[in-house]
Amino acid sequence: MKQLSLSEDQPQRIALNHESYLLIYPNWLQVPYQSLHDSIAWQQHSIRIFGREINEPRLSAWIGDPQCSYRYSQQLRLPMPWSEPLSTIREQLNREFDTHFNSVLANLYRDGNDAMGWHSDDEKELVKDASIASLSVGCERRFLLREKGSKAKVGEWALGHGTLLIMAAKTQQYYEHAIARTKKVVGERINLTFRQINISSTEVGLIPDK
Ligand SMILES: O=C(O)CCC(=O)C(=O)O
Repeated sequence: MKQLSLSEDQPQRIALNHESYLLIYPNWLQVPYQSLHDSIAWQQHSIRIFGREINEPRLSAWIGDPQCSYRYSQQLRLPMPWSEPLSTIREQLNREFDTHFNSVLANLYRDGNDAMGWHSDDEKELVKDASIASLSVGCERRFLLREKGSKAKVGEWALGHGTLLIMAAKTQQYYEHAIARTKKVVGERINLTFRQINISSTEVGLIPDK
């Protein structure tokens, strides 16, 4: 299995199957936690599991350019406008990595009970095989990766404050990721996953259900 902790500040390239790879940049950006937190209008969303509506175990916010609607767990999310800190981070990413991020899903993990189950960021309105950049701010949490159709993890990484993870090439097509619950006492963590929505596919009513 791939390594757990990132002790050095050197970027790492982790080669995966299917010509896919991760890039990890520890300490890519030092963002003041509280001002980032306060610049986002956090919402409690629900998800449907086996026909029951339950609260997601985290708060979240969908932010993006005006046309960037997103259907997630059968709910249409219209984008909230960019706050100054998020807009600055997006510009820095697009400049440095030559990307075209037009939206970001912000997640707030309030403590170790907040988590995200196994999934891929492969919704139909995302540009196929475009990289997803995930910036962690606040307390460290474990990011897990496995191939679709397998229960064995291919790796796990502790993502600390300021760490940027890029999931590139066909990672979303062939892999799933998760943020594990932890019994350790941990403080809050914000994760920002910058995405590229294919805006021609997002007129309200035209987005197919998953
Ligand atoms: O919190 C993380 O590091 C991952 C978030 C995530 O998987 C997502 O927003 O799709």
